[in-house]
Parts: sequence; structure tokens; C-alpha cells
Amino acid sequence: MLRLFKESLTRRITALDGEWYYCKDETRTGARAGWMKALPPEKLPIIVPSCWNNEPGMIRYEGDVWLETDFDTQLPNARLVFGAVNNECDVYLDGRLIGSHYGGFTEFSLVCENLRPGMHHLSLRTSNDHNSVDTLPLTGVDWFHYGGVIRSVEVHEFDKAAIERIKIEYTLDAANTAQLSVKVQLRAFGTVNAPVALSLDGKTLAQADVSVCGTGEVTLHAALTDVERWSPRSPRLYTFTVSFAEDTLRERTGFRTIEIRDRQFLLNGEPFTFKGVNRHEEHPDWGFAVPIKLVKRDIDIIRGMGCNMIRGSHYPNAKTTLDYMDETGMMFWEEIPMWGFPEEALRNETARARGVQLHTEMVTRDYNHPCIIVWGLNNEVATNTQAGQEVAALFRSTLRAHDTTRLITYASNHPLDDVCFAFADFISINYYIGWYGGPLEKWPGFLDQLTEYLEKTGNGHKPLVMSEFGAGGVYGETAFEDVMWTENYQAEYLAYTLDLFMHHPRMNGTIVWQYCDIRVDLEPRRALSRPRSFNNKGVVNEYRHPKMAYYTVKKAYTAQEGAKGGSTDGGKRI
Ligand code: ADA
Repeated sequence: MLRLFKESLTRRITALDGEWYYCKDETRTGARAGWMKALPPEKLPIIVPSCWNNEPGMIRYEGDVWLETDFDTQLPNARLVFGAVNNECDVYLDGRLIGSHYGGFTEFSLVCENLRPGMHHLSLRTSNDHNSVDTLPLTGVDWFHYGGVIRSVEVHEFDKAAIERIKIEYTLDAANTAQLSVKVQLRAFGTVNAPVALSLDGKTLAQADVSVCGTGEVTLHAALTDVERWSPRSPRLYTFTVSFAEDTLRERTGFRTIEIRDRQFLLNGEPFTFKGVNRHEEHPDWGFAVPIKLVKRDIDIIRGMGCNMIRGSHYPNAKTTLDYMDETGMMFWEEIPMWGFPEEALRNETARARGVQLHTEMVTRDYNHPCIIVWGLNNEVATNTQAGQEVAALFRSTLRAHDTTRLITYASNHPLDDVCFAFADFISINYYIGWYGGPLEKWPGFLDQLTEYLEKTGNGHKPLVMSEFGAGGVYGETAFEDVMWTENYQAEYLAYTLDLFMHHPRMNGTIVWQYCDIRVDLEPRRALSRPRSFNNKGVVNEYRHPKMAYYTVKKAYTAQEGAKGGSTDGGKRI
């Protein structure tokens, strides 16, 4: 999948990005009409990756859309890799169904064996349908249900051998020696007896002879001395190469530790606080299919604001986004799109299974990124219920089965009656006093109550983060009065809350809601609470033009004196 480094110097990889054709299937009769073989003449051109809702006349469309393209292969075997298709996808190759996938923000891929060399027809039935029962996300979220092939599609070709995945596990000691344990998943088309080798900068670190028939796995061990640690100040990355018969694959990581001690976050043993923003990977002209150039610009703007971390609200981001955060030393919180689930939906077995699937796909895809320091279980679900506890336990154990190193949390909007805090390594609270309820001055009293509740429930030893707080300001709207929807009220709100939280003895970080304005659903009932059908709490608008609030956040996050958030790192810019 398109990365910011070359994934393989030898493998034949063809990106299918470019012009495809699409056709709406409002009556869901495409399959019966044989659309997997060829779309009807009314088909229209579409650029992939993209969201079809950004095509003329398609903004309100929710339902099935078919897409098609052609590609050629030379080798007998291939893996079709889909960066993400929002939200459901059936894949047909040369008219035959070869697989399906659920979930709009994680990668999936399909193996195709014994392909004849030459042209092939790829056809997708996709759907952005949601309901209020068991879809992830449900209907009624506070963003827009764009559908489409939102990330790149690639064809990886193989002769006999394929490296499927490289998972780089390590321990790091005080003398900066990394003990590597590199798990390599392999596939052989037939039987392959060959060495698997791990190398760095052309030097072989470890090697093992394997015999693979079908799929196999091998773990290679090596020690790396004098490792330069990854940190926001110095985001050093190491690119490893694995070879297996004729296939090679590269994977990049950085070495660092992340832990909690004495109610503090420690990166490489150094205390730090979160200075973050929530970011939706969205733009009104491209939907979720944001160009890499825009991602880079977003992260540069966020860094320029003095942030050291981003919460990827509310779904896994593109791999290239993670690559760029790896390169720039931006820490990241990644989560799945389980948003606002009421108790009943949390009890739904299909929804739970989908949650487990998406967590597994997220952690499997992204394990090697040093930027990821936090996994988020979900956002604002009914964590004040028994069903909430069951889901938190299930998701936590799912993540822990794949990753024992990163911090786990979830964003709670039940600060004073949450019963799931035991499943979080640190406490994350979404709260909006001064916007949805009560005057700003109610914040200190609320923080006292929260501190008391955490003590009472046995969570007093855990770090505490404000994972969302913010106010809507319509770009360009100003007044002499501190009235809602003005840039000046938004800026005032953030100045007050950031000052309070960053000086609060119990607080370990702030994540402002939110980086940019985002499109929300177009239903009339939303219009009153969401002017322009946008969530206007961005500190920049949807075109990334700064509002007054941007300068407020920048001032708070770059101030070195006095504020806890700026100085618990001993003045160092972590
Ligand atoms: C919630 C939610 C966000 C957004 C925010 C708001 O906290 O997690 O996605 O909807 O509220 O703007 O109200």
C-alpha cells in the first residue's frame, strides 16, 4: 500500500489509482443484472481513491455503488490490497466473487492464485449503508457517511513466495540495546524451501531456513546496539528488509518506550503531558480520501501549533498519515469508529464482533508505527452500563492479545458514573461545559467532583486527560459579545479551559476538539445545532484557514513557563 517509503525494491506492485467507472445501484439489482462482468452504459468515470458522495449529484446518496477497472498481471499469483473501502465491499475478479469486507477504515486484501497472465476485470459492489443497530459506525454520528474506495488499491504479484507481514517486537534497555523479535508471516504457492533473512542497511541481522507449504511463520531474533530512540525531538526511524526466496518486503519502525509511572506519562523515561488536538481525516472536497499533500499540511499546521500528539477521531487513519507522523515525531491515539453506542447497541453480538474485527485489523496493520502510543477502545459509548463493561473487557483483551506495549484508553462522556475506568490505563474525559451546558465557571467544581469520583472508584492513581472539549465558531463570524458561534467566543472558551486544565494538578493533558471543521450529515434536524451542516469546532475551518482559536491554542501550547503542559518535561519540547 502506498507508503512514504518503498515497501519493496523487488516486488511487482501496481497501483490501481486513477480513472475507474461507477454506477449507482439504488434498487440493489446490480448483481442479478451481471454488473460484476460489466457496468451498464450509463456508467460514469470516477477517480480512485475518492468518495462517491463528492461526485456531482451524489452528496446525499447512501446505498450501493458499483465500481470497475481493469489491470494486467504477469506473474501467476497476486494479492489485491485495498487500503480502505467505506463501508462494505464485495470484490469480483473476472466476474467471480472472491471476497467481502466490512469496515470502512482498515485495510483488507485477497489472495488470487493461478492467474492467467494478461488483463483482468476488477469489479466492486460497495455500500455506505448504516443503521442504528449494529453498523460501525451507527447512523447519526457527528460526521459524514461518505462512501467510496477511499484509499489506494494495489496489486502485488508473486511467483512462488510471498512475505505477508512483518511484526517488529522489541525490548529496549537503558543502554539502548534493542532485543528484536521479528515475526514474519509467509505464503508459498506450492512448497518453498528457502532462507528467510532480516537485514538493516544491507547487513544481515538474522536468518532461518524454512519450508513453507501454504502459509507459515518464522520469528527472527537479533540484538541492535546503540539504538537511537524515536522521540518527538528526534524521530529516528529504522527500515528493515526481509527476504524470502524471490520476494522482499521492507518495514519501518522506531524504538521507544511508553509507560505510566507515578501518575505520569513517560516517553523513553521522560515525563510529558499531552498537548493535542482531535483530527478527522476529512475535507469537504475529498471526503475521507484526503490527498497526502493535505495530510502533510495538516500535520505541519498541528506541529506548528505546539502540539505533541493527535487523537485520530474517530477511526484508523491512512497508512501514509501514520508514516508522516512517524517521520515528524507526532504521537498518535488511534481508535475504531464505535461512536455513541447506547446500551442496546453495545449488547448486539454483530456489533461486538465487528468491533473485535476492526480492532484486530487496526492493530495488525499499524503495530510497527512508533507514533502510535495509545489505542482507543471506542468513543462516548454507554460506559455507565454492564454492557459497556463487557465491551470494554472484550476490546481490551483483543488489543492486548496483539500488543502488550501501548497504552489503552477510551473517551468517556460519563465522567461521574462511568463503570469501565478499570479497563483504561489512563482516564480520558469528553466534556463540554460552557458549550452544551452551564457557564464556563462550572468547570472547576466539575473537576473537583471528577477527582473525587476517580478516587472513590479506585482510579485515583491513573493519569487524567481531557480528550475532548471545545466550542463552535463559524469562520469569519465575530461579535463584541461573547455569543455562540463566534470566533471570539470559541477563542475565549479555549483560552479559559486550556489555562484551567494545563495548570490543574490532576491533569496530564488536553486534546482540543477539534483541529478542523468537518461536514456532518445533512438532515434538517441537525441544522439548528450544526450551522452550515458542519461541526464548527475546528480551530481551522474545513479549508484549513485559521480561526482566532488557532492562535489561542498555539499560545497555550507553545508557552514554556508556568503552564504544566509546557513544563513538566523540564522545559524540553517532548
Ligand atoms: C462528542 C463526540 C465528537 C463530537 C463532539 C461535539 O464529544 O465525541 O465526535 O461530536 O461531541 O462536537 O459535540
